[in-house]
Amino acid sequence: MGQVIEGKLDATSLKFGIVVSRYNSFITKRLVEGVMDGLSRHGAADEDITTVYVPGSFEIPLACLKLARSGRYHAVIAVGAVIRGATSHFQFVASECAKGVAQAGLQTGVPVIFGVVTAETIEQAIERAGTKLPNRGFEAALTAIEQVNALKAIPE
Ligand code: INI
Repeated sequence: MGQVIEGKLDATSLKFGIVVSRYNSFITKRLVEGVMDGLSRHGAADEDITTVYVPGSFEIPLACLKLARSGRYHAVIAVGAVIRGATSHFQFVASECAKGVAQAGLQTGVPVIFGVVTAETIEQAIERAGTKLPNRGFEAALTAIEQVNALKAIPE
């Protein structure tokens, strides 16, 4: 099978930046709890996690870019909730957020993880914050840890 490179789920000594949108905060609060739980259960220390709050998901990418550029974090996790029912400009907010988060990672080489829930309805968003479905924030934390370790393991 040749050589296989994969990332371990070990966050010991890793530093994380989290960017959280205040918009739909009743959802994003639950998502941040999921992120913190996912990071700490895999060995990250509280003092190694920095959380930045921004007004809405549209504002997430720039804050992610600044954190990623700082060189202080192994990964950055974007947390937001964009709900179609709430707005006609859902599509713009969701797609600009997704594009910007991807760009922040590609421009800096630092993994920037998309822990943003995009949902048709408030009910769906609640499910993705850890009721019927797994908490998307917890999943984003695990994605960040795995991606950091996978990238570290790829030889230069
Ligand atoms: N921001 C969100 O994070 N989620 C939404 O569902 C949302 N809606 O519905 O409008 C939303 N809008 C605000 C947007 O992110 C910006 O903060 C605003 O447009 C100012 O730039």
